[in-house]
Amino acid sequence: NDMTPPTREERVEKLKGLGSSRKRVEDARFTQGKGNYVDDIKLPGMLHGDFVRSPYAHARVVSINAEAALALPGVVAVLTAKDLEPLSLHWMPTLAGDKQMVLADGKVLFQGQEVAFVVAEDRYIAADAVELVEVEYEELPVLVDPFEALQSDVVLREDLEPGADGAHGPRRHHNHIFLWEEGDKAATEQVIENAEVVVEEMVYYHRTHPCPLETCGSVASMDKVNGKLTLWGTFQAPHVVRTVASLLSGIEEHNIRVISPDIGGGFGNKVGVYPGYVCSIVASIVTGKPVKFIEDRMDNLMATAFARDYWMKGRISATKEGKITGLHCHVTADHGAFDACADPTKFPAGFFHICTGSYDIPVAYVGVDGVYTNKAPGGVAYRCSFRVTEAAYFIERMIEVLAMELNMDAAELRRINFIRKEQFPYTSALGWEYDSGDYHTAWDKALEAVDYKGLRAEQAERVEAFKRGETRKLLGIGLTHFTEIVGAGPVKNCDILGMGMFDSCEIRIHPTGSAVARLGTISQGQGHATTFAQILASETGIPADSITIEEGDTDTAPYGLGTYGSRSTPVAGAATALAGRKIRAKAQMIAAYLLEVHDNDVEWDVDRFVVKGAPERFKTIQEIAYAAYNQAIPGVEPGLEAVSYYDPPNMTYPFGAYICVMEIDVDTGEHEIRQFYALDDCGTRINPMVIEGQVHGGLTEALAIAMGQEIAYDDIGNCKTGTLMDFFIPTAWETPNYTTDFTETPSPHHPIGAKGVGESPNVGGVPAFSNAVHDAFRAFGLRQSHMPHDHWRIWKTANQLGLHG
Ligand code: PCD
Repeated sequence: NDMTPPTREERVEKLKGLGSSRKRVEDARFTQGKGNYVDDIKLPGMLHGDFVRSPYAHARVVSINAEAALALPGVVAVLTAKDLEPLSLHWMPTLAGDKQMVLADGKVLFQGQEVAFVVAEDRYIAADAVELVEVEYEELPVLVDPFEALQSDVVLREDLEPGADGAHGPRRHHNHIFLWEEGDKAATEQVIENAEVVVEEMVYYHRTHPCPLETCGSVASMDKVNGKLTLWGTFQAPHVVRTVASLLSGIEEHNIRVISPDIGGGFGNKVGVYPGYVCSIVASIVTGKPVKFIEDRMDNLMATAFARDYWMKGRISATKEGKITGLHCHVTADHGAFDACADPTKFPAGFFHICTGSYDIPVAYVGVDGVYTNKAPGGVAYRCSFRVTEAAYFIERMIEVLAMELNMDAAELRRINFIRKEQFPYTSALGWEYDSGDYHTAWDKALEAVDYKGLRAEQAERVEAFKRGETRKLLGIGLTHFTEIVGAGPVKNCDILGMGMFDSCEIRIHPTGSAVARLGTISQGQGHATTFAQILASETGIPADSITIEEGDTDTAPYGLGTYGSRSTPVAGAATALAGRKIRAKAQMIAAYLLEVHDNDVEWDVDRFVVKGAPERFKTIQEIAYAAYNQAIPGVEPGLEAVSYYDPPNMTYPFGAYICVMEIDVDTGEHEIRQFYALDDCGTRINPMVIEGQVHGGLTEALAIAMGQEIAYDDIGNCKTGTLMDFFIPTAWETPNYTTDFTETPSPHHPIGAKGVGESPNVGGVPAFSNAVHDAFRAFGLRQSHMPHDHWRIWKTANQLGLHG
């Protein structure tokens, strides 16, 4: 035999397991236009739905006349709240314990609100018929400012009993939703009152919107013969959608099949349940035909879940030497017309109380007031774990402002306040237990990589040159050290609509040694089919190329809470590793039997069990799988499958050090990003190439948000940014080059030590870009200006600082 057996290294290589930059298996279909998205689903006799939407931000609906629309050939039905009412579907529960109109019931509360659902034989007829529905409105006073809303006599939510408690406790005004508090208020106030140095600042994180390439949509098909409802849709949490659909409709859960096919980006936009989904289901039940609903871009930007809109008033105290002693934060949170925030039930402001960031702050307090206004509902985690981005932006701005007040270098101020390596696991003043971290190492590596000292010297020279009139460009160095918190559960703290936030993996090894694994999560572009196979390859010894990963079909996949909040790796990834270990435990018994030794006399080696001390005697995982199906093994059932449901003991806390170097033209307000350095620590890295792609994508979204993207309203509630002409999406032209780097501090409680990474670049990126803008003007006294830092706002800042001469 001339075949030399592969070396151990070659066998490891062949697996393409943990740590391998395996190419994404999904890309074969995505790069050839062969993905299968909701709008690709075409069923015989399928009808199409479109919405009549409110042009007003606040108005009474006096009458709806659908006669002309119904007379248009091809129009099948026009649904209004009156049609949904007998089914109790004219309102629906939100993820935040509030309720939301599915179709306007008596009045409308934001521009673009769904008023009637037109169903027609094709999409164009539906759109034409929408124009023919006559709605008479009576305008009401509009509230777009949350501070004003809390003072106003205008009652937005007439459906709520005045004075009655909301889902999160007492409401002190008819437009107030909740006050949520965490930390020790009295102690914090006392520390701040007696502190040597205190700074106070209002930090606004503007309203924006996730903007996936594919908008939201669904296809509902009610098969009246066998009583089964199939629902395809852009769902980041398909199992939760099934449960909610069952509870709302009364259709038993086994009779509902929810399928998330390929999803063209989620970014939190596809976590919630929207009126379009409900209307497509009702229309399918009413007409007996499949009904498709696909948003256009304006529908998406104006009516589906917004993000942020937090007014964060902070006070931070320190000693003269810069040791932080306390942090106080009050947030006025604009939730729009309905509280439809996507947060775990117990946390109406999500994980905002991670706002002590990477710093060892002895005492802190956070209070968040939720407020109704005449804006679209939502409040989703746009590439962030439930309000972590707001928290990171807040603390990273407060640190910069404090550094100014102390007349200190902001990198040094961070360094002296970081939680030290030996303090982990570290319990923060606001109650989180950070699992692991090594901030100083990451920080030093980052500062050295960009030659921080050199940059500061260059910046100082630039300021002098500017003052001498030799240049009109300033240099900003945007620093950020962020700490993320991802991987919800644990089930004991985290649930959504009562469903505990665990996740799952089920794996089946076929007789010839290849496998299929199914998970409760759902990829929207992250590359799960690539990376979860890598986890299993390292655990089971089956090459990743021989493992199919499936997600998103509730008839086949085990129950799970879905993909958002960077929870797939921390939760489903852990379930996957543990399912792989269950396979290995059974494989060990089979191998021992085949090798005629005791179970304890074999040991695992990459892709096989080997007899201890006799390396030539082994059984590969493929031989073991074959035997599992084809050989009677006493005391062992046939087959090789495993299921694991995983309830994480804690979240994971990825972190990173980002530095943005930006040139700013004082006269035009234009900026140029000269360098962006991003160091991420997400614990054990599964696929470095996928991680790099995630960081590039997240940074580009951060760039968009910090430098231009916003959902803006005028005084009467007109959405001014409902198209991509006005809503900024960076192209290759605006996007800078990024340098990525890493340190690797494993999570101590995750089976393979991995933390999430998908959101980190957005959480750390936004403050890095914004701090760069502020830092450019630091020498001229700028403390705080509001994002997005578009050219106009930067010009205005320069103007206000008197830099235009
Ligand atoms: N990884 C690795 N390693 C580690 C980690 C991680 O490798 N250590 C990888 C994994 O496997 C995947 C990724 O990476 O694949 C990611 O992951 P994560 O972090 O875990 O996450 P997930 O869960 O999976 O996902 C989620 C995220 C989010 S959240 C978001 S927004 C975004 C991100 O993801 N989205 C998206 N990214 C992305 N990408 C894409 N492409 N698309 C999309 O859509 Mo939210 O909450 O929803 O807002």
